[in-house]
Amino acid sequence: MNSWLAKNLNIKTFVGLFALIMLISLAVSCREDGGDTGTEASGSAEVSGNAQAIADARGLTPADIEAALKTYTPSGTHDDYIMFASGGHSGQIYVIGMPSMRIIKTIAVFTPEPWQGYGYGAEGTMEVLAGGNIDGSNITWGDTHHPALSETGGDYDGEFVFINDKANGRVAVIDLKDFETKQIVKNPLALGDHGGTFVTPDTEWLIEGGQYGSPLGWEYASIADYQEDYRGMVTFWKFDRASGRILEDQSFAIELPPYWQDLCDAGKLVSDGWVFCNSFNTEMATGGVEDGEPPFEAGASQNDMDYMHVFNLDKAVEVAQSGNTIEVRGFPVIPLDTAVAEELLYFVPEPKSPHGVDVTPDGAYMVVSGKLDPHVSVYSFEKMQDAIAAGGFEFDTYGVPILAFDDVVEVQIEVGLGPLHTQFDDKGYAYTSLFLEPSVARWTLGGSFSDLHEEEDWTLVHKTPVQYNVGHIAAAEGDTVSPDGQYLVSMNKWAIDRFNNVGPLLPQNFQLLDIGAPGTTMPVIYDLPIPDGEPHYAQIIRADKLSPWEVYPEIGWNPHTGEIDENVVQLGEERIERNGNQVEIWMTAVRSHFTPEHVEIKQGDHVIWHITNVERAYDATHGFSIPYYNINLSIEPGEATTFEFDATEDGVFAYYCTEFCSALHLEMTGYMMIEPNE
Ligand code: K7E
Ligand code: CUA
Repeated sequence: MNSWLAKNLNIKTFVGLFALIMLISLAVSCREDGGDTGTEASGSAEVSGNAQAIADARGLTPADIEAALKTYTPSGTHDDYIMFASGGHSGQIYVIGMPSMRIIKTIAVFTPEPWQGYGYGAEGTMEVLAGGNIDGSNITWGDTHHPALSETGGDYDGEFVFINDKANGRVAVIDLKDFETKQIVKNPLALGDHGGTFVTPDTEWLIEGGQYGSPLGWEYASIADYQEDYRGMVTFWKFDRASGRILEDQSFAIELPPYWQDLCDAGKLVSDGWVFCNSFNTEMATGGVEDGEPPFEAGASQNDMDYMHVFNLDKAVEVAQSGNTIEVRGFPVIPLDTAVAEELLYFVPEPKSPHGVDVTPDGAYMVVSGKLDPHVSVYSFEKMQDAIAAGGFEFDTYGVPILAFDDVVEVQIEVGLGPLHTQFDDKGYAYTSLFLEPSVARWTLGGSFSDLHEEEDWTLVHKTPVQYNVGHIAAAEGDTVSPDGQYLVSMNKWAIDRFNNVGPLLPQNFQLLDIGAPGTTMPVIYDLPIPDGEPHYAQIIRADKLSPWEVYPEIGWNPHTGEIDENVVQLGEERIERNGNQVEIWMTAVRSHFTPEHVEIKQGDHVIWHITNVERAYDATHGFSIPYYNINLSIEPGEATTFEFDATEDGVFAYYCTEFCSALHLEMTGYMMIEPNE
């Protein structure tokens, strides 16, 4: 080997070399099996020359080879981690395997999605989507930002994932038994949100923070009266794990000053029972650039300090349950003055229009980055508690007590330009995205993390440049009490030059960083284009924590009630019944036919149609579509579903299965014949 392979594969890359040898021996055995080689292979030296030739031909560097070996996941091999990434203004969630960075699934959440039969007639999905309609307005998209996996004891438990819709102020619940959306709730206070969703360590509460101040319940008020009539909010949705649903009637909100509340994080371990939300626009700028007023971006950036909102959630729950609330659109709200009087809300000054707040795995520190400040500011929960106990506060315009910055800050660390979001690993490091540089900064934590790393506490140790506009970063198990480290994804907006040009609208780019080995340079090892809405945040769970069903537990399962459907159709029970002008159809689907295959009805009939997929095999999903009537279902093995429509148009409509389910899939069809009315 007189090549760079020989020269460059030193001891540091022996792992990579080992894996390469494994690949090579695999190639040899393939060849011995009679693979199409073109050249005779008589030993590993020649085969390694072959790998060399491929590397040379493709212009791959040793670093490229290493990256490939770290991420290449042979066919049939599963990933170690699963990332749940927001789908931005596609309104959905992406499910991505790591380290392969293969996109495995999209979960339809706020936007109708045909492959999953989500929002095209199937009753359960129509009801879920309708749960997010606003006062009769049909909302058919969302702007998803922050997915949150359910937690038990502060660790992801793999049971549920939640996500918010920034555009319309909604929260969705997805059950990870079948990766389907079960519930969408509309926030009654605000048309939009941003600081959602975040969970408390046992998923008793889902946190949805607000964003742009507006009158609660979005009633009209002149913007000239912003300070009097506009408000901010944070909402705590009660989650019931047994039913897998948010209990709206046990949820509540807290009225806040009309600052723009941003992201939140729940306390954990020592800070369990507390919640932290950053904010900006404490200037209460109201824009109006067309009238000579300062534009929002200038008006909202004047103050040196905005306010982190610190909530005593345990106390807030007590107050809400005692009924010391007002109602807005029928929803209980703890008024701002009550929140102050009950000592459940404090402000902590935070520099320069911060974005996000992240609690360290031990719950002892809150990390905030000012978008216009090159530091991360680390606050001590213990110091906050001491300051609260000591009293002697100053108060903001709305009477909220302010803890003195110097009393509660632990340290400020200069990390670089445009710091945004912070994640954690298992080696005492924190990682902060730097939007303006753009790069990911690695710095050391102090306190209980001191012994995990060799460097000085609270010190910047490395920066890895990433490709363009990094927003959030996500580390494996990164928001838990016990992060894994290993991998970190840099979620970059607008992949200007990484991929082939596909026109003026740019895809996004997820870059995978190897943060597994301490003290190394945490190189970028993969680029994954995201061909859809702008993902904001993601959470990454160990794959072995997920245990979704392969098929529904019993024939006739209704995924939206979690029970056998009352209209389950077993084989042999198929029928069509007429009652006046109402026609009800009970149909089964099995490879490779629907029963019945003829449905004869009359124009003007109201049709109620039940289908049960009676299969028990893993790979036996059937679709069902009817042209003209916009009906499109996906019926997984065991699933029972129902749809209804009015037969307004007469004619002959061939319905068919949309999944290529067998060799005779094309024959899985039938005719609906609608006789004209006179
Ligand atoms: Cu895009 Cu968390 Cu909505 Cu930051 S947010 S980047
Ligand atoms: Cu069932 Cu194709």
